[in-house]
Amino acid sequence: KTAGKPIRCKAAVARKAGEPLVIEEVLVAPPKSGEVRVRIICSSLCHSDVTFWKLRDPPGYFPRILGHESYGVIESIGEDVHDVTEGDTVVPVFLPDCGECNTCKSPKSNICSKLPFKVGPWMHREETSRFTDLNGETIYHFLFISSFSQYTVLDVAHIVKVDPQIPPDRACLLSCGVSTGVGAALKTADVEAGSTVAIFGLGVIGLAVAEGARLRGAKRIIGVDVNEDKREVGGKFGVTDFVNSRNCGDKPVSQVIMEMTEGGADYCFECVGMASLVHEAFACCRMGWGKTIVVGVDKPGAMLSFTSFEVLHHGKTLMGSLFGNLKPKSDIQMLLKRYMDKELELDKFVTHEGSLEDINKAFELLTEGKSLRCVIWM
Ligand code: CXF
Ligand code: ZN
Repeated sequence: KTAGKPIRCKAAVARKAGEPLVIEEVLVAPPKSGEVRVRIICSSLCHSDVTFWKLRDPPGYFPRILGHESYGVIESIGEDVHDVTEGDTVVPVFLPDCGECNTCKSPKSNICSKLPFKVGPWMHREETSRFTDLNGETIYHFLFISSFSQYTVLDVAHIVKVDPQIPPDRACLLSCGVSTGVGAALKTADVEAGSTVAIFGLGVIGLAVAEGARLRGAKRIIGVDVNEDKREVGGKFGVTDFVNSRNCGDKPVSQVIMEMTEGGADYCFECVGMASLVHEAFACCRMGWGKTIVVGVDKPGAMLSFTSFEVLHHGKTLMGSLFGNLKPKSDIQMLLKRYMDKELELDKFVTHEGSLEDINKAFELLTEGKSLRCVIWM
């Protein structure tokens, strides 16, 4: 029996910004009130892991256990945990869903007001760490998940119980990137059949937007990227037209899309995290009803500016989409059902897999744009 005692296990620890992760043994404390300890079965890499691993300015929190797309089994539960128990299979999610506050109870938003979302270095309620290294030094958490460890502690607001029949290496994809993109198309934009969609950035988020748009029967899906390899990749995800924004001559890419669509796309999605690209996207969404959805995460403080004419007189809408407006506890189940019903295609997102020892290779592949999802078996 391990319940109530610290667990010693392997983890990939980010000791310094941008330096290879170190596979070492760590101690994982038992869960406190409202928390569970989970044995991580597998964890995939999302680009935010890379972003925060590289973060020097402002300095990030190190040593830190990264990882936030995963699947696991509850090993033990803390006090006041009622909805889940030992042995339950779960998908951890960085966005909390407390289920009790006004926003969690409302179908209109997924931004919990009891546990405000932030990129904190601690557990969400009781702001301390559950990880120490073998020298007794504190190790920071990441996005309330830290799944690059064989065991981790999670707040109950950050887990979704899932059917144990679902393959772990597919369920884990719904923790972050794929859900975010599919949700942005299905929920934030609410893309309808026959529409024209333009997607800026064909990483996993952008490709998942394409998958959502395909599910809705979009007629045209235009993908924009600077990486020529994405022409072929996009095709597998239903992208009907590829634009390499490096080959647009002296035309802004928005003008190219305006010409291709005779007046603009119904929905534009920015999936890179570059303010200038949000302007490009907004410029080529259709007058009258065009919607531009910001999904990419730019640096803190990055500004957007629009003239009043562009917004008011042109009848356009600009929306932000955090986790695709999905409500973790209900919508992840909904997406998993669509996967099991063979509608949502998850297999094509997994390009690589490996063990914990391969994690630095996985970081390299993602940084270089050579992988989509790499699943690490813990
Ligand atoms: C992101 C969401 C927006 C802030 C940074 C982290 N989450 C997951 O990748
Ligand atoms: Zn992520």
